[in-house]
Amino acid sequence: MKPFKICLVGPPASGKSSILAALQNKPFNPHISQTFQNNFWKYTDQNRSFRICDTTGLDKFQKSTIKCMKDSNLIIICFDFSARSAEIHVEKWLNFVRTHKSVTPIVIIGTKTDKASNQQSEYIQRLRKRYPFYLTSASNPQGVKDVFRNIENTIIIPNLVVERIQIRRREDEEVKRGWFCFC
Ligand SMILES: Nc1nc2c(ncn2[C@@H]2O[C@H](COP(=O)(O)OP(=O)(O)OP(=O)(O)O)[C@@H](O)[C@H]2O)c(=O)[nH]1
Ligand SMILES: [Mg+2]
Repeated sequence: MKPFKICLVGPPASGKSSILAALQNKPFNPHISQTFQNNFWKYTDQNRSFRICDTTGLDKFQKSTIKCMKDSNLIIICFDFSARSAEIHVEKWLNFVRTHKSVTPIVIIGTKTDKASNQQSEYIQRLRKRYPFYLTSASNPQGVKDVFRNIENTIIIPNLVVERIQIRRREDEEVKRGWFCFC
């Protein structure tokens, strides 16, 4: 079976690489290096494995981000939930994804909840109604894993099932049964 491919995108320093580090049980690193090229990771959970592409948030590397998105089955947009500029960043990245990969499911993850207040703006509340939405902190690896388990159960597995359903033309069915309708 082809691996299910996930692409992580979002502004620089939004916490994409830290999410992946948490998934790999690495301790939280406040000095994690900036990403300058697409990095690919294999993540296995419940006997299923996924290929996750960690992109750079820098505009000058957009071409390689687009390449990674085009090759993906699911796109996760990360943004810093503790920052005031969330709305501008999320809308920018939603437009970017819709422009280059319109039919792929999108999930949104707000990061750095350890730095944020619990209050959610009207914009965030509207966003939650439009997209699968999660909040994480890389300082809580179990929380990050729970988010991915939920994404896996609610989005990835149903998508894999749909991919496997064989769609047959109706006429084939009717010829098989030996009758035709001319109406
Ligand atoms: N407090 C806190 N800091 C975080 C969290 N996640 C990431 N950071 C910090 O935010 C900074 C950027 O994190 P990265 O994971 O490198 O962000 P990125 O989105 O991969 O950034 P680029 O590679 O530049 O696109 C680093 O200093 C991290 O330590 C978090 O959940 N909580
Ligand atoms: Mg990074």
